[in-house]
Amino acid sequence: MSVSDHVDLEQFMVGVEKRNPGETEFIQAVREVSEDVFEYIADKEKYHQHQILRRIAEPDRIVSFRVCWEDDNGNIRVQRGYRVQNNNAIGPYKGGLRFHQSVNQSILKFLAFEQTFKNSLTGLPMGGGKGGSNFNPKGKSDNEIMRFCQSFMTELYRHVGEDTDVPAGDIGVGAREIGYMFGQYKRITNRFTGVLTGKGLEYGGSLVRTEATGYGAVYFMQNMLETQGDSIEGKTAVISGSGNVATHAAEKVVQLGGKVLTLSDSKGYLHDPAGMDQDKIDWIKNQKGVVRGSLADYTAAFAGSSWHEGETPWGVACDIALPCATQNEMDQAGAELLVANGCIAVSEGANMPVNLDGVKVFKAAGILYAPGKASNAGGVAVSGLEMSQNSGRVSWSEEQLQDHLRSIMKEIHDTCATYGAGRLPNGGCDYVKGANIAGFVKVADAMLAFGVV
Ligand code: NDP
Ligand code: 2IT
Repeated sequence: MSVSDHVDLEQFMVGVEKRNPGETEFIQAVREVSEDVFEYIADKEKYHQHQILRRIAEPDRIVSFRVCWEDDNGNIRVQRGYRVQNNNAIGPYKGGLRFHQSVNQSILKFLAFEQTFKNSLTGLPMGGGKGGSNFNPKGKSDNEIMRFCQSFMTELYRHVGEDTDVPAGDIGVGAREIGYMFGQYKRITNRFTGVLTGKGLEYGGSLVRTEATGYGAVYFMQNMLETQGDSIEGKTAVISGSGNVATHAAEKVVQLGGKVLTLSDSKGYLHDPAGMDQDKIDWIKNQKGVVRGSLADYTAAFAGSSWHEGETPWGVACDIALPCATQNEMDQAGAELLVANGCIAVSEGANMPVNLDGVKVFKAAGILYAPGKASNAGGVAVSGLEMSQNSGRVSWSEEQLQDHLRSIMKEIHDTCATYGAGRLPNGGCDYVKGANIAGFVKVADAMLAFGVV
């Protein structure tokens, strides 16, 4: 069979759509990667012959299970839990758990697919997985969260393990939930192992893991700006979200001399023209993470700020933007607003926050644009370092870990730049293409080595 006889991108996507009916997020993620990978493998017969992309786009397995728990009023509640083990060609499955009412198979398949490329980019030996539940943690008591987490782990424990699959946090899953799940895993198995990352420091967690995703996304931004002889110093930043990734991204922007104008949540966005300093960011961390109250209350605490109910922050003029909330939170109109208002760089803290039309806007404008699978890889990278520390039964210093994070982000940046240099219409670096190709090659070559499995 000659290379020209192979299916083309559109034929491939027809097959993906047929096999995954209605799974819009998954299809979107596969399309975004396939556009670049098809171009790259056009003259590389071995990848076609072995159907590598087709195989990466078919999860190794999906586990779906019932999660029953009892709420504080004695009602029996039933949720659906999942673990999508996408690909373990280069290491154990690795990726977060998401607890959010929107969770479904399509969302977790897209996240596990993206994670496979992201983890490959970190240079660490980790495959790709993702899991979670349609459980909505909002408004639940601590005891309800505990009972849910225990019930969830009572099934999940059969499918995970320190050398098999190592989950971590994601939306709705932070230190509290990881603690409850780790406790239940240990209780059921009677083994103390690094089965989860993002653990508390007292029981095998790693310094810098909490901050790593947000900090890493800002380091990636800084690396992109440096290619233009520029820096974050003095730049205005629009950031979305107000959870783990967004608040730590905001913190690092402030540390590097930038000015954070916005943060947001699912209800609207906050605009603070004076800029959010560390005290204000700490207030938000406490309000969202501890009090679990309304972000809008910020305006009463800090004069001069405003709350914009039901809106996204993309219309606020800025130099740089970091979408750090959720998938498809920015569409074509949002991307156009940013570009029209003079935004020169976007680094994604969230997974797939910009939809395909929005990505086209950034590429056409030729601005610096980093896809999440590259720019938010700092979190899973430090998770990988947590696994190493657990295996060696050691704890590394904060300084060591900060250095590791910075250098891993620089490596990822440079790897993407190698494959993406000069590939935008204006001659700029196409970081999306760079990330997709570099992430693919390592996984693909490992799969070739294994033969047909
Ligand atoms: P958190 O649960 O800590 O925070 C999520 C934030 O996003 C909250 O502000 C939440 O608002 C907002 N949000 C959630 N869903 C929506 C929605 N549908 N519309 C608007 N806003 C929404 O999660 P993380 O900060 O951990 O995760 C944020 C993103 O970063 C996700 O895309 C995640 O996959 C990605 N990511 C996370 C990593 C990590 O280490 N935690 C690593 C790499 C990527 P509200 O409070 O109102 O729900
Ligand atoms: O999307 C992600 O990379 C995460 N939620 C973190 C995964 C991890 O295993 O640390």
